[in-house]
Amino acid sequence: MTDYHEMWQSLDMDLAKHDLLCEVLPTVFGDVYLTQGNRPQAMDYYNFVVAEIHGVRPAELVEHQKKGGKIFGTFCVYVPDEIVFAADGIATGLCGGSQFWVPGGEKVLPTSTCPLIKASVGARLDRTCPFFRIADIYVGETTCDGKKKAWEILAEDVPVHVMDIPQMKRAKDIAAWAEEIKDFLAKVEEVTGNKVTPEKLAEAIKLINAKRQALARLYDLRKKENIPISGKDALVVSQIAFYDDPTRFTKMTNQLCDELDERVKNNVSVFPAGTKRIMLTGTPLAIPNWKLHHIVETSGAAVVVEEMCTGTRYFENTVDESKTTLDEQIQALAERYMKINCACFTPNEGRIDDILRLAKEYKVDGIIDVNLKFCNLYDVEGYKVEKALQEAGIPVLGIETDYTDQDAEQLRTRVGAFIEMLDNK
Ligand code: BJ8
Repeated sequence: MTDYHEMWQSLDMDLAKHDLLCEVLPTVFGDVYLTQGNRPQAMDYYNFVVAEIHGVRPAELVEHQKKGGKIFGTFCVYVPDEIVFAADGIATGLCGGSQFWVPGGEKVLPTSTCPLIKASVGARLDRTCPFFRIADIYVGETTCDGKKKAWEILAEDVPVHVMDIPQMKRAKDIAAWAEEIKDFLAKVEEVTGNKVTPEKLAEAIKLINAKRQALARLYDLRKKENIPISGKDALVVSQIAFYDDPTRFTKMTNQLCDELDERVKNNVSVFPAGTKRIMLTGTPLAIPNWKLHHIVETSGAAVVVEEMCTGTRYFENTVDESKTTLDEQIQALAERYMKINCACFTPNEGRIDDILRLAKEYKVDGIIDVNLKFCNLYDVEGYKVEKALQEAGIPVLGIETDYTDQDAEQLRTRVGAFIEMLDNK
């Protein structure tokens, strides 16, 4: 493995602390991932990306900056990456998914804040993640109260641009979102010094659509009766999509799908026949949060789909590629992004429709509604989600968790009992 200490030092990282993270991550990944049997060969690429998570991609981003390019750090799937790439910038996801960063966030945030926000703030303030150091500017959004206030704290340390996300989806809200995208475009032009032309934006729309289509292809393969890839492997692919180079990611994911196509032809499954199929719905699972997938898949069931931002919400619906003027393209972007159904919207019936539709498409036997502790949005919405599932006769287990391992055994017991109930149905 290459030594990246020089780069990390130049990013003013806390090297001693960061070394602690570098020590534990390979062990966790080894325990959760490398112990799986019959993994697709093409997962080698994603193994490599995780092994070099704070090295290879950060080095590429630094290279981009050396050539005068800019890096935009994002925290939400509503932020249109297309605008950034159209200005020859690079967008990279920044959501923190490790307990390692939480205490750093708790220095400035109430303990009763969701771990995703605490970890994201902690990663920046503790100087223990190169991505958080490299980004020239962070792009926040007004999705939940915790995030809104966190941007103000982060803005003391790094430039932050906040996009105002509507709370409803009426025509006037979609028009307001298009305006917000225009303001974002102006900001991106100012930061990069580059003009976004219709031609450049058309190219970027195609680039990101291709990434979405590769992920959609991967997820389609998970619908098969013989499941050719584990939920854990599919999850890490979804997580890597947020920060890998989009062209390379699309190519590698399509290669993985080629291999999975062969598996499907040959009736190869990574799970024994009759394994119960589980959907996870709820708050996102930012890398390296693999806890729940690991529990489910070592308790005798398979995760076949995630109705999450690290899942279907990230790639479903493409942007209309036929538009040729900036105004039309921005409208197309606004319409596509407003099709995402996050619990920050009211009403949010679209999410319930999505869950019911996905349950059919992926032939799920049961659903786990997972909420990150202190996320009020998804917690409150859980009432309607679980009611709709009960009415549809789909077994559901609601759980709340965080990034610690303290509840792992308790979760294992509850998930195990849920799977046993499905097995006996
Ligand atoms: S579109 S889910 S990425 S906002 S889990 S920080 S909502 S308190 S992450 Fe999210 Fe965008 Fe919605 Fe997806 Fe707040 Fe809830 Fe924490 Fe959340």
